[in-house]
Amino acid sequence: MDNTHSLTCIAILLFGILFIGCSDEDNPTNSLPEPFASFTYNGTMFSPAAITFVNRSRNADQYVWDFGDGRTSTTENPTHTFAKMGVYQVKLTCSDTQTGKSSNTFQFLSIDPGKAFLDSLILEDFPFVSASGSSWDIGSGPEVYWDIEDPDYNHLYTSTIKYDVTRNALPLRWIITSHVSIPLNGEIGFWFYDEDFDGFPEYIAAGSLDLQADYQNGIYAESYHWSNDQRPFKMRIYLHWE
Ligand SMILES: [Ca+2]
Ligand SMILES: [Ca+2]
Repeated sequence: MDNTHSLTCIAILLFGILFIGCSDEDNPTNSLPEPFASFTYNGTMFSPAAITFVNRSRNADQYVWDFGDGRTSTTENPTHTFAKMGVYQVKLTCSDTQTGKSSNTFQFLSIDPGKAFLDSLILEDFPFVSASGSSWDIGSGPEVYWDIEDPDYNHLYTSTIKYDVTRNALPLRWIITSHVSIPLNGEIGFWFYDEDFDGFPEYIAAGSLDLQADYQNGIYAESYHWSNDQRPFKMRIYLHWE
C-alpha cells in the first residue's frame, strides 16, 4: 500500500466519523422515532351515529381529524355525530411538533339510515261508496284527507284536503313539504277520511306499514304500495332515508 492510498483511506474514514458524528449534533431530531397515525372507533352505526374515535397514534402530539362530512377536529380522542346515512372517509393526520414530521391514515365508515321521511303519497283508488253502499256525500264527491299514526297510535301528521273527489280526479297526489319523520319501531297507520265539517269525518280506508322489517334486512325501499281487492283501495308512498 503506498502513502497516497493510505492517506486517502484515513481521510475517508475520518470524514465518515466526522460526518456521522456531526449529523446527530446538527439534527438531534433525526434520532427521534417517526410519528405513526392509527385509530379505532366504536359506536352504533345508525344515523344519527355518535362515534367515539380512539387515537392509537404513536410519537405525535398534534392531531387533525377530517370526518369526511365537512367537519374536522383537533381533539386527541373526539366523539363525532354523523347526522345522515352514508359512507364517510375519516382521515387522521398526526404530527410531532418537535420534528415537524407527520403521518396520516384513513378508514371508511358506513353509517346506516336511522330515519325515514315521507315525501309523497298517491291514492290511486278507493271505494266511492261506503260499506253500506251509500255515497260519501249527497250530490258531490268526498272531501278526502288522511292521517298518519305511529305504532302507539299517536298522531303524526294530517294531510291537506282534496275537495269533491270524483273518479276522474284519481290518482290523488299529496307532496309532503314538511319534514315528516316515519318511526322505525313498528307499524305506521295511514287513515283516509271524508271530511264532513260537522266534526264527524267518515272513515274510508286504512293501510299500514312496518318499515323496520325491511330496514333490518338492509333494504331501504323508497316506495311502498298497498292494494285491497275486496274494497278497492290502492295507494303508494315515497320516502327518503337519512
Ligand atoms: Ca260525507
Ligand atoms: Ca263533497
